[in-house]
This record gives sequence, C-alpha cells and structure tokens, in this order.
Amino acid sequence: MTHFEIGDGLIAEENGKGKAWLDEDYEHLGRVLRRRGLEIEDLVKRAQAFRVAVPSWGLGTGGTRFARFPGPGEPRDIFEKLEDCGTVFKLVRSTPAVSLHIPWDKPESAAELRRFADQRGLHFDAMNSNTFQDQADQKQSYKFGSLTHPDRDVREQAIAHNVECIEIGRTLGSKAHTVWIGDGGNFPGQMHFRRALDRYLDSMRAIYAALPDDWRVFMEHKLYEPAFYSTVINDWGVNYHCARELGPKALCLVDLGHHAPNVNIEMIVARLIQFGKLAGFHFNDSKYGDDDLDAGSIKPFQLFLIFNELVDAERDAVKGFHPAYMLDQSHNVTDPAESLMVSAVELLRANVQAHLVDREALRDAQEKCDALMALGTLKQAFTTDVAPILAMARERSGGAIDPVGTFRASGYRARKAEERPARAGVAAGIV
Ligand code: RM4
Ligand code: MN
Ligand code: MN
Repeated sequence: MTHFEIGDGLIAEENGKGKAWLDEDYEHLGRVLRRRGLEIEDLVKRAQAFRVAVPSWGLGTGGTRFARFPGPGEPRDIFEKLEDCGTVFKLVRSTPAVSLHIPWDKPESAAELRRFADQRGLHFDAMNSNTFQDQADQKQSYKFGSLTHPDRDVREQAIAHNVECIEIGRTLGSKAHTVWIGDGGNFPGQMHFRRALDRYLDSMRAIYAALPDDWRVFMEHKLYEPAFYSTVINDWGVNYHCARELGPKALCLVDLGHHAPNVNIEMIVARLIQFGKLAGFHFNDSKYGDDDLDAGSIKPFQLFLIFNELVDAERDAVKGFHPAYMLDQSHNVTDPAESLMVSAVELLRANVQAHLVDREALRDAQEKCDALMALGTLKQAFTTDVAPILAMARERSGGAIDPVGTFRASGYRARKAEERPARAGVAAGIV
C-alpha cells in the first residue's frame, strides 16, 4: 500500500492563503522591532536554526490512570511513529530529531530504523531507558525498584538494560542516554534513604562506564510518582550531587513537570547552567503534577522566563553550555501530531521572545534595584507578538505558515486511519 504524505504542493497552496497577512504583519513587526534596535531578519535566522526533539512515546494517544481513548489512525509501531514525526517535521521544520524509548520503541534492526529515519530527514536524539515497568520476558521484577533495588540481581538487570539502550543508540547515531527511574517508596520506612542513593550511584557508575567517549548521560529528577512518599532522585539538588559524583559526562535533565507546584524552575535552570550541569529539558506543561500537557499551554510566562535564562547564558557564551531540547508529553485528548506541532511552535515563540529582551536595560534596572523596570523589560519582550517571525521562519524553511491548518486540510489522519487499521494489543503512548 502506498503511504500518504503531505506534499510540498499542498503546503505551497495553503501558504498562499496566509501569505498576504503574513507579509503585512511581518513588515509592521519589523518596524516595531527596528525602533527597539532589533533586526527582524536576524530573528528569523535564529528561529530557523532552533531545534527541539520529539518523543517517540508522544506520537500515540496517551492515557491516564483511568482510561485511554485511542484516536483513529494512530501509529501502531515505531515505523509509523517515524512517519508521523516526518510529517510534524515537514510542517514545522524545527523537529528533525526523535528521542527513542526502549523497549516501547525498540527496533528489530537499529540499522534499518536509522535508514528509515534518514529517508525522512530525521535523526535520533537521546535514548531513554525504561526500568519502571516489567516486560513480559524479564526475569527480575521492578515492582520495588530497579537501579536502587536492594537485590543485586535486579540492579544488574536494570544496568544491563541501560547498557543495551546505549548499544542501540550507537547504531542509531544518538549521542546521549537519559535515565529516569521510578524508584522510591510509598510508605515511611519502606526505603533506607542513604543506602538507596548509594546503590543508585553504584549502578549509575556502571552505566557511565559504558558510555562511548563522545556521549553524555542525562539524569532526570522527579519528586513523586509512581512512588508517593519518596523518590530516590527527588530534586535537582540530589541530581546535581549525583552528576558531580559521576563525572563530566553526567548532567541533570529538567523535566518541567517534575517539580512541586510553584517551584521557581527558571532559577533551577540558572543554577544548573552556572554549575555546568544542565543537560537539557523535557518540555511540557502542568497545573498540578507531571501532567505532561502541551508546552506553553498553562504557564507560558514560565516558559518564557526559562528561555530568558537560556538566551542569557548563550549570549554570555557560558562554557560547556549546549542543552538538549526535547518534548516529553502525553496527548490524551488531542491529535498527538497536532499537539507536538503546537508545542514546538510554543518553544520557538518563547525562544524568540527571549531574544527580544533588552539586556542592557535589564542589567541597568538590576544594578539600580529598580524592580518595576526590570519586570517591565521582561514583559515588553513577553507581550510582543512574534507570530510573524515564527511563520516566516517556517515558510522560508519550506514548512507551513499554519501547521495545524495545513495538517487538517490535508486529511492526514483520516488517510492514516485507512492505512492503519486497529491492531490488537497496541497501547501507544504513556498509559
Ligand atoms: C516519566 C519521565 C520520563 C519519561 C516517562 C515516560 O515521568 O518524565 O522522562 O520517559 O515518564
Ligand atoms: Mn521526562
Ligand atoms: Mn514525566
């Protein structure tokens, strides 16, 4: 069966509809920014260069603890997921990399998967291991932990799995491995805090030793869930300690949903930058916990403030600063491809807005302890509508002025529903 793809012709046709307003708004915004000493063309170039990886596990419909409502035409295997990644990339142009979860998306042949991705202009970002679930064929259970389990056999199995992920990643051309463990306790006393952390470090040392020279390992902290009383890598402080203990290739990954409500995440980001230990991000948004909602949907100002720190570090050419940007979301009620496109656009928006910050004025306000002006400087950037820059960047890179509009106009999902009849036992996405 031939596989439906969104053609360049359709993108051009749809772009034709939006071009008139885009040119008009772009010209106006250009004038506004020039008045502030900014050149709009430079910002478009920056926007064209921005990259964020999509998660292989985000292409299928996600579920909650209560139910999953699969959508028609959702991908049934990693090849179909990559097809959808290719479509997202084609329309938004900023997402050429895919972050793979093993064993959810374990390929039978990594070399074949790499070729398949290559044909779609895609490549592989950080690998992700999974020791928070048991697989049908595994000997030891992770019910009471993995890398920190009291039983050496369980730890060894979890280490071996991580090493296998690195091996697969080597063939795929990846350069980083992400470790998130679900280890923790549901009840006081269940887990000995210090001993569990010691075991984590021991296990991670073995994984670290398996890293190729040009690889990095990203560790993800999370304050709760699936364990409800305590988790081993509960916050950025513990994460930072572990990264230091392990060595220069170990860095701390910030998943925006893994902090207590109201925590100042942008400040954590600044601290990790300053200490040379920021791995990068799992972007998403949340109201209550690890909600995995679309980036920028609930707290867009927070997202902007995070990018403000990132752009600030980039401008200061902070040594060793090259964070990896990845999305980590679960799409329960939207079309995953649409959510990923919108999220990629929101990241780009925050990034471009952060480039609008008048850093001299901000510094001046900070030196003079002028709180009002300092906030005003940030707000001026945050309230500027940069949509014309984002759309222009996409169009010039061959993408869609209106990615979701074009996606819908193509009838992509309905076509995929015909190509991908439901298969028993498919549970794509985070359940
Ligand atoms: C975790 C964490 C990991 C992700 C899993 C599915 O909460 O965010 O990064 O791989 O969920
Ligand atoms: Mn994550
Ligand atoms: Mn998470």
